[in-house]
Amino acid sequence: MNRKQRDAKQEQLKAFKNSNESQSLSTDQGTKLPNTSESLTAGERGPTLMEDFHFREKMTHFDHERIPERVVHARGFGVHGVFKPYESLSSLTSASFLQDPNVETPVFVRFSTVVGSRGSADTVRDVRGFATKFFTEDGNFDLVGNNMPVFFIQDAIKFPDVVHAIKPEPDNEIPQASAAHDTFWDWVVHNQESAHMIMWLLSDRGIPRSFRMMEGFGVHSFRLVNQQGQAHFVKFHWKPLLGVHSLTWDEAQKIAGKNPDFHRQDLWDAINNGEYPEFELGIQVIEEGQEHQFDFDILDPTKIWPEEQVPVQKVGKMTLNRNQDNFFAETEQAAFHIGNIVPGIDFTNDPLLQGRLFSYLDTQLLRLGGPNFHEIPINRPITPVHNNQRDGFHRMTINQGKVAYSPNGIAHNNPQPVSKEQQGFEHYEEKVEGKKVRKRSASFNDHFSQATLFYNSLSEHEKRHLFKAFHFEVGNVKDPAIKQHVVEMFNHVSHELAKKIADGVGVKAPQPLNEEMTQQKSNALSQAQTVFTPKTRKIAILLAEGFKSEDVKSFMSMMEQQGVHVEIVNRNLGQVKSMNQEPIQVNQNYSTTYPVLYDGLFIPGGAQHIQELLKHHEGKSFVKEMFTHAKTIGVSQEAVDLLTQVLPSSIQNISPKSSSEVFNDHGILSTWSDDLTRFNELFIQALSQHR
Ligand code: HDD
Repeated sequence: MNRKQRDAKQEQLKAFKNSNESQSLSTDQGTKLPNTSESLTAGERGPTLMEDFHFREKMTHFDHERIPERVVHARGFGVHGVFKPYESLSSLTSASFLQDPNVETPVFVRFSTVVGSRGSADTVRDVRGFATKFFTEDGNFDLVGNNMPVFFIQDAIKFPDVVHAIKPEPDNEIPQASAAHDTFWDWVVHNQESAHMIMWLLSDRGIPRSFRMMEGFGVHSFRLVNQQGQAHFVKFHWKPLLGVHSLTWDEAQKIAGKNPDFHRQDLWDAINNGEYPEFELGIQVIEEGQEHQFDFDILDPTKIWPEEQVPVQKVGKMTLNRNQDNFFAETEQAAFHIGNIVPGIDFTNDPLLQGRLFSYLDTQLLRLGGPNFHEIPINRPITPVHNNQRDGFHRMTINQGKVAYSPNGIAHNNPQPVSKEQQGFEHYEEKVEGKKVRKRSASFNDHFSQATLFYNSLSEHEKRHLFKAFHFEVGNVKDPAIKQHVVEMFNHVSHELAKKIADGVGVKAPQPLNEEMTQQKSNALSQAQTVFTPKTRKIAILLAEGFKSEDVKSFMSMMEQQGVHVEIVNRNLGQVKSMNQEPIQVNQNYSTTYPVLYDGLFIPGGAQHIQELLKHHEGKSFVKEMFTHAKTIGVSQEAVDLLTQVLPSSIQNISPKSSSEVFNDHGILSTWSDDLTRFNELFIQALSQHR
């Protein structure tokens, strides 16, 4: 196989894999062992002996199993994949992985939440990390981004402050994985540059439906530099092919209890099912000479480049196609660093980016115990590594020869410095001058216009979710003065929003400000404008003894065709029989699953089965809960009766027995027809609308 076809990273990892299949038990020194369940004791009922080397080795290793969790982004989940450009980007960049549409570059992506500890729940309201390591032919390139395109602060020196404020409060370590507390909002009102990011965090973007259904952003302005040394400013985007979708807050909170691993499970299952998540790489490009032509500073990380002003060009696709073998070895030991850069890409003077360049290397030294973490298999580049860095804890490489300095004569000055033509990284020669100051540029001073732009761009239902999010987050603040300050701060974003917040959290409504606010909108900011598809959605089929098997078969076959997953839910596990005694395997009972874990519900006909479902509180509440979260609900024949009994009478448009039509009331589909063809089609349509 040539370089283009083989996955060099997977080949490299193979050398480190270890399987116990058909192997004998041994100590870490390779001595075979007959017993690992009894300690060596003096007599059967006597004390354990110091001599028990196996006991001591086993216990010592166990005692040292944990490493410090990441100070932020502690909870994450990694997957492997590949990236391919659509065409050569050589006019913009010399980066090797962006030159040839036939070359696949291996990647490792770690998705994460930011605030919670390693064991916190997946569906909390938070920013999601989206970190991609490209194993390119010119070394590793790490794009360490988030699912939101802006950040809380403009200067990295404030990062410890914002993180201390948002993490659990230090006296009692409450609350876990949540921004809904006094210290965070006290920080917000004293750092008004956070207004734009808060809008994103409290919007539906803060509670994604899946890692597969969220965007990624590099946030900062970077530079692309071509072979001729010409540079362009660039912002990086990841656009999911499944569209951008979210949970509702009530759902997210319930899922956090019912399945705290909801997002990692979803990703793991999708990849195991061969439904590989795909993300297109987008770039926004600004010419060097146009840097000052915008009403925001392009170096300010609290600003987007509105897509209407600077369109996103899709330049390639990443496919996540392989689950990791070992969470600790891969996800936990992965070390990302925005300073892992390759020729053809360079930094800018964004003060947040500049500070990050220090923090990532520094933090790995503590977390991974020394300077050799680049030798951990998941972090190794697929290109050779040669330099005079030596020794340190857990050094794997056996460097040969006497020489560990440069320049040298004894080893003919090897390893040899290379020229740019030999793919050496050379920093873009940006002209810089100025006085040494601790001062932010006045061009970073507008903290509210883009927050208003974001607000204006939301659909009505997205705005309602945003109001509720403020009611929850700020409602949990104890100090009334902080709440009042929040209202005053967001009055600069939108008077309507500030009034809503004030109403919900019980403080004084603000006076309208004499400020001109933008009326502009950007479609790209609303999730209502995203891609809609039923693919990979998950449906519960609720059954009891005596259901109509034809309905279930017809429904299931349609779902399978459309790439939708179904699970049979019954009171008990095992099998459940149809009215003509055909058995079907049950996947979940009412204790092992819960309605919020599904995107939709189907209940087939069958008089006996419906009577049975109506007898039990769990069946009825399953339907009600699905309804509360506006999920797609489909009922055929006698199940229509169940719906009219269980749901509020405000649901008008339900199929009468006299009609064989399919009725659709806001995604609630009902029919008395024997033939479900049309019903199934409409169910798929409703499901792809997400809610
Ligand atoms: Fe950071 C981790 C993303 C600002 C300091 N960051 C971390 C991770 C992501 C981001 C996705 C997890 C990487 C992984 O999966 O292992 N961080 C961002 C983005 C930022 C940002 C998109 C703003 C644009 N971060 C930021 C600043 C600082 C840090 C300003 C400090 C100056 N971030 C860190 C860190 C972490 C980290 C302390 C913790 C664990 C790690 O690096 O490896 O260095």
